[in-house]
Amino acid sequence: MAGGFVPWPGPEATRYRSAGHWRGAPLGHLLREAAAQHGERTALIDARTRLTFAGLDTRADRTAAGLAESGIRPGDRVLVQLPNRVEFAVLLFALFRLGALPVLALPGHRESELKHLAELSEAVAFVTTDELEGHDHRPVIRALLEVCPSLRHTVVIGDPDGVEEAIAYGSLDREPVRLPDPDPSGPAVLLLSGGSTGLPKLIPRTHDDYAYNARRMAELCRLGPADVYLAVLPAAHNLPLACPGLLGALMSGAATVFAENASPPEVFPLIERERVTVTALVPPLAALWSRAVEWVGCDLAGLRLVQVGGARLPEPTARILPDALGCTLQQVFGMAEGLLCATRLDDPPETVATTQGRPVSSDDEIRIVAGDDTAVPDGETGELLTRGPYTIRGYYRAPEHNARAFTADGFYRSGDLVRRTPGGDLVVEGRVKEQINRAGEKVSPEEVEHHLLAHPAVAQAVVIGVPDDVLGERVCACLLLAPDTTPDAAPDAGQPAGAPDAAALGEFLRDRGVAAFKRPQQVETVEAWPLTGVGKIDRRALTVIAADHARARV
Ligand code: J2J
Repeated sequence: MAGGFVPWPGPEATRYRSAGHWRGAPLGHLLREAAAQHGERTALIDARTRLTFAGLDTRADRTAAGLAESGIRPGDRVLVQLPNRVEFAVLLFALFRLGALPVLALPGHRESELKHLAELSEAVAFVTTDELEGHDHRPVIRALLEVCPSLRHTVVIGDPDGVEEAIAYGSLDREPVRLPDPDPSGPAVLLLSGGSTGLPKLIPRTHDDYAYNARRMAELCRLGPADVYLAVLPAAHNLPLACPGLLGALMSGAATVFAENASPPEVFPLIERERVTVTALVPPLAALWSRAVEWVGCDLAGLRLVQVGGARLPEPTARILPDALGCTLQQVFGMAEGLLCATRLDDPPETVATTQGRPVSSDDEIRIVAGDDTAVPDGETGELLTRGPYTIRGYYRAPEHNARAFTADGFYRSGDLVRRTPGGDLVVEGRVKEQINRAGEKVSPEEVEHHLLAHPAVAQAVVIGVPDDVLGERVCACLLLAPDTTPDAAPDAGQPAGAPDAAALGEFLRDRGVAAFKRPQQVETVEAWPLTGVGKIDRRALTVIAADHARARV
């Protein structure tokens, strides 16, 4: 295990401890303390279950005992893919207490992504549900088990019918056993990176750093026992998990409501009924919710704070949201690798509408640099580099990639282009990394290109992000067709005969087990690639062409 994790250098670790950021307690303790303080108060709510702090504490202990009895050991990696339900929190804390590392897959992931995550982490177990996003998930589980021999155990919540040797979730409920505490300075959880070069990397967050991350955000959001936090983005994402999210709510004595569906007619009544006070959204949802208050008659008066992050929040939405939803807006510019920037609750409305705020820790260090890593003049745009008490020093088991993604002195190269306002806030202006940000979901062009090249009609593929009014960016596949193929797909309007359209490519990618959010919504064919001065494919030119074509078609 130690081989895969890059620790902070000794002097910094000492500094973060003496500043009180790192408190030397494993994440499992956070729930123990909350249970001692708030025992009979409600901690978790979903469509089926309500659990108190004490109830969650006990369930986590009993499930940890069940996992241990099944053969899962401290340090083992466990691939977890669960919807927003109470069981997500139970299993997360059971794994924390056991000292096994959850690898947090998103509900949208399919065989292709799950296989990669299981192989990269050498996961020994897969924990999931019989049904996910409205589909029977068991064929995916079976397909994964066939290709991943490292997965020795499968826990299925619901009906495991047809999944060989699956452990039913209910059978994990065992008499609690004494378990040794994991090392608080070691990894507690593996989050997923957005990925720009090929497949996603794993982000090892330690007990110490992740507890600080959640505690600091809970402080900034003034979370307390009177609050009710709504987890409506997938809880495996850093923002709803720990910024302050589920972990911040638990440590503040606030209840967490899990929602599996973010559409206003479903979620507004839940906000009203459970008196939700705080939630986190991505920009397209923020825009949708701000409009939907007009037609979904619900009382959202309890809502006091809406965080929006994950992608650029268009200024018009930022301006209308506080009035529309009757709450404070907090812009959050964060990353699973660590650094969080946020506007503060008492910032002037202009700052909240036009910036992404400033680093949340006094020990966050940032540099804004030009291509040669020298600082840009104050106020100018450059790449954001950062290090600090909750920003990783390396991806898990990725030494070669780490050499590029971090500077020699440990700054993480975010790939984001930012500038600092005279007031000290950051504005995200763009990015240097090749990544598509589709409604906050990160898509690696290289990963999708790799899949498209397997299509018989495709000779070459370049995948780009094209500006989209609703999603921020949509995924667009630019294809150079193979000369001698006659694909069976019907030609798209305006495309040469034989070109697979978005629907055909979508089916092709689905059959390859690729998450739906990565499938191209737009397809362009080219006769030859536009090239840059140095002879590389000019992605920027392709983006302009694709955006023009999309406009001409509507
Ligand atoms: C523009 N781009 C943003 C923003 C993230 C809080 C908030 C978001 C994430 C997250 C997170 C942005 N405006 N407000 O983990 O705790 C883009 C940047 C960044 C990348 C990180 C959190 N907020 N981004 O989105 O690891 O490009 O984390 O580097 O998924 O999202 O993506 P991710």
